Amino acid sequence: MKIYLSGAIRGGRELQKVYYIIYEHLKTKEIIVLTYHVALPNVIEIEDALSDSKIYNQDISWLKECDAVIAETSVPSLGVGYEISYALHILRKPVLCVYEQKRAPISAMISGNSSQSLIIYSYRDISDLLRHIDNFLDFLQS
Ligand code: 6K6
Repeated sequence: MKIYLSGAIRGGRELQKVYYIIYEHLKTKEIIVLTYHVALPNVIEIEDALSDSKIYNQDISWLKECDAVIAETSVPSLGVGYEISYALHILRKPVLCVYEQKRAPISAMISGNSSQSLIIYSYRDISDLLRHIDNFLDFLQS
């Protein structure tokens, strides 16, 4: 299974360690994470060489390739919001949004979206986060 992991980059990197935990967790389940760079501490240095249009085209191509999107939405990000909407409404793919409970409320444009393919959970701690992710993976495989 291929997952598009979505998390804030220019929106702010304060949850990079959480993105990394999600990435490592998915890897233990032999899932291909197309966007592993989101989880890396030095993404901005690594990818500064890429033009914005290359980044956009590559990310759209990975969105088309993935089976589903997992978006960490605690840190508000234009890119993450765009990817959620593109996956849901253009590509009709399942999307899981997770965010730290203490960061609630998230944008109404996410929490108010009643799409059947969108699942949204807040989490208290990392074990809660990983439980929601495992439930989503079970749902995808059912
Ligand atoms: C260069 C300078 C700053 O960041 C970079 C490298 N940028 C990106 N590389 C790959 N994917 C990106 C990059 N910037 C945004 N994205 C995509 O948008 C990722 O898939 C993230 O899920 C999302 C983050 O959006 P912003 O608005 O927080 O950057």
